[in-house]
Amino acid sequence: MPPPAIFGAGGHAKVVLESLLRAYPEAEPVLLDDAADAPGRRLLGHAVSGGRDWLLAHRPGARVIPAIGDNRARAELLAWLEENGFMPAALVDPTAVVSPSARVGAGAYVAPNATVNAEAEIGAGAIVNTAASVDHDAVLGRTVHIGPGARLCGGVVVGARTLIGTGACVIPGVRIGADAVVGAGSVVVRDLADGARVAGNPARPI
Ligand code: JB2
Repeated sequence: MPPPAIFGAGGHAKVVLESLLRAYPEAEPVLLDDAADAPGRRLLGHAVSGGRDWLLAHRPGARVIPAIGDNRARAELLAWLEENGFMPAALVDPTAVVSPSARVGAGAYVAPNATVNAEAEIGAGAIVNTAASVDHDAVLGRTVHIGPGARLCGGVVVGARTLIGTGACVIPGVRIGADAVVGAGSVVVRDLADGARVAGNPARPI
């Protein structure tokens, strides 16, 4: 089976591309992006083919990794892929540790040195970024982003499209709503509502 295509050709896609090449060393990657100047651009030396029109014309039904960092843009792309008959594909970097009892949703990405422990659930299109950890029984919604080095303790729940900033910590069992933003380095010790924006230790509204 050929490796999945990567949709996105920015900084995040570079990291995803290197994971793909670690997982599929012989791959000739298919890279996509919607930017007008995308066709002909190169990412780490690999050519970008085109955007959605190219994908529809040349790879109908393909497996595709949504590789845009922004949660809303990635959510919109994921929905488009689903609606147009593509198969969002998950990618786990070979250096990541993912429990066999964890579930990694379609189109999710687990980055180098990240850890996903027992019975955790990673939602469709979510990112567990570099060296982040998601502990046992945690549940991440659709297109969540857990930033580099962030720590989610056991049983934490994170709603759709929420961003947990780099280096943040969330203590066990905390529930965070959808569309929230947790600032870098924050320590979250209480539940957060949908749309909350917090920072600091302990994390407070900003
Ligand atoms: O709304 C969009 C959109 N916005 C940007 N829809 C679609 N279909 N594509 C979009 N893009 C594309 O994503 C741009 O054409 C560009 O190729 C790419 C964004 O690249 P950039 O390097 O600006 O960001 P990124 O998403 O790859 O990386 C961000 O998120 C990562 C998680 C950066 O903040 C990184 O530093 C971070 N590690």
